[in-house]
Amino acid sequence: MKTILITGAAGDVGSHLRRELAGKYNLLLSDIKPVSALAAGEKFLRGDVARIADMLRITKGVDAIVHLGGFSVEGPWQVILRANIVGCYNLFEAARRNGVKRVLFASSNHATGFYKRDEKIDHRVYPKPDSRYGVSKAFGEQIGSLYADKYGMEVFCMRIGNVTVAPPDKRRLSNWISPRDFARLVSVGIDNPDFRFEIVYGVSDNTRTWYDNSNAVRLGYKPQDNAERFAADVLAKEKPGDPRAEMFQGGNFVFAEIGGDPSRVAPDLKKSREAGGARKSEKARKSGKAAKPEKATKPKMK
Ligand code: 15L
Repeated sequence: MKTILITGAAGDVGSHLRRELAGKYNLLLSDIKPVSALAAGEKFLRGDVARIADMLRITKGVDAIVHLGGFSVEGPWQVILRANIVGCYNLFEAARRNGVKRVLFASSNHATGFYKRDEKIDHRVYPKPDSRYGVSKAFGEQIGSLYADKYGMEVFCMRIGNVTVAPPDKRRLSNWISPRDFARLVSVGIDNPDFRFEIVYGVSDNTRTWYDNSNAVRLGYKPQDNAERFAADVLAKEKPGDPRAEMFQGGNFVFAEIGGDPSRVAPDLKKSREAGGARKSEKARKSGKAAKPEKATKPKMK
């Protein structure tokens, strides 16, 4: 049985993955925080992604790594830099030094969040990050590409949407992935015998998808779930959103901290300045008070 290291194993996505992959692989779990009760076949090693010594210690002797570790939403630059830029470099470098060939990188839909919702994108589009967080995910993909081409590693970048039991809002009807489909995708990344560097979308077979995920299907991904079965409930509860968020795949991430002028985000929104949340930002812009930068706490992002 293969031994798989999961970094960031204490988080929500890691917890779903542990449950779904139980019995299929030996799981070596790592996080800066302790994980909840260990099951049979699981082992825990504490590690901070920002410390190369920790990464060298935890990546020894594993068959593949699922790198979920890091900061999982938009945050201050110092936080993103440490956890997602330095952390990601450390992970790939430690894997290389320890001879671990295969890394599955948890990229995000926010690496391409500035694509519009009326566009369908595939794995060949260039990144259009919607945040510092999105930039860090594009960086992770590029480090992966470098390590694949230069050192012969096998790198599987998953631009993950939203891993939850049920999609919480309208945006997630397009980018949702059920925990079991996520485990299916991860298994493709672990077990497909023949690839060097791949980008796939971490989404279920959603009717409202923004993604052409044929690359994942080509590699063996067979999603079984579709967010559409939750659509009626989700839409009944949905409140009208900010028009800037409604326009882009990344939702609220696109306008965090832009300083209050929606036309800087989307020129075609000039006309809809009066609409929704844009009104408040416009007032702030006229008064010369730009929106305050976000705090270090995790912002509520749709
Ligand atoms: C992500 O990349 C985040 O890690 C997750 O918390 C969600 O915000 C998700 O994107 C999303 O876009 O729904």
